Amino acid sequence: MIVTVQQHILQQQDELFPTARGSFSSLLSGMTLATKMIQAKIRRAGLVDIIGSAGDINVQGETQQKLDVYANQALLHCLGTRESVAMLVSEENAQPVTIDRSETGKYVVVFDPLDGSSNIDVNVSVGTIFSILRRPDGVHGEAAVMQPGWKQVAAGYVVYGSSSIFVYTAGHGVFGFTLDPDIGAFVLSYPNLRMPDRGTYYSVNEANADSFPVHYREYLGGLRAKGYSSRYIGSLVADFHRTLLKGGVFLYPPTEKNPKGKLRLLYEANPLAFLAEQAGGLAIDGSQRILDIQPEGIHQRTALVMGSRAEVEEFEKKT
Ligand code: P6P
Repeated sequence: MIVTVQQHILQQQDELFPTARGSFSSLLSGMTLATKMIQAKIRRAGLVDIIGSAGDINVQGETQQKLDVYANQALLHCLGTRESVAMLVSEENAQPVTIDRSETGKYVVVFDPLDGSSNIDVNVSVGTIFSILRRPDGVHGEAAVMQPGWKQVAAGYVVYGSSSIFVYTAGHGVFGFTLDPDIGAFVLSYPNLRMPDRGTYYSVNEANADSFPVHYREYLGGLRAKGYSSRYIGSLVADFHRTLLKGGVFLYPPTEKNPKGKLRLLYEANPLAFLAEQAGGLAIDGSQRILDIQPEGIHQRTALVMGSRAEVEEFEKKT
């Protein structure tokens, strides 16, 4: 029998969200609908006028791709119509998008609509990353998002690759669902994802190596000496997905260009750190646990060392 994301949430809901009768599963179904719409566009990129630049620069100072704009609009629409959503925060929007449900909206959804989008034109895997927080009673606007990652209710991503896989956690394990195009549903394919305790890959953009802090360079030299292979796709979701399944370590160290690291805390590092820990791995910013960081801005960046327990603990010994 197939198990879809919605069915899985409903099965878990009785245990996890006894008080959230349907609102959480309704929110997740908004997420799966949006990601199916995005996948349908990505699958036809090149056949329809959906690749290339949209001509605008986003809040990150990056050139928006047409698919970035489409993905963002799909998520804003599909999530914004869900009763339980109070506010949306997107990489593509400078400010939070507040839905006028100041009392009924229980959740805040934070997302990177299309991570790695610069890779779309060369047919490399890209992804959508999301994080779900409960809106504290009586708190509105940006303040409602300034919560450390350990407060996340759920987190996940969709990697649009050779197949499209929806991976999520609600704090009780990590589950993966593969999109079955014949029925248009994400179907349970990884009933209990665990990250191997140790891997054989490290993943970092070595073009920046000369500006890594010395202890990062020493650490990477040690992995090479042990025979580790290097894998770096340049699409965070794809690099994370491989690390989740195969183990090893992903790093985005501080660099001259990004002295605080390049990746964003709220909608990249936090959701993936939640997933990594739930799967038995670890995620730090180079010194502290990612999930303990108290955010100060919705687009703040962080350094990231994330992966199997053995490799991250080995890194921590270097600091
Ligand atoms: P660099 C993509 O733009 C992204 O945000 C992540 O998906 C990816 O891990 C990282 O940037 C790649 O950055 O500096 O190595 O090209």
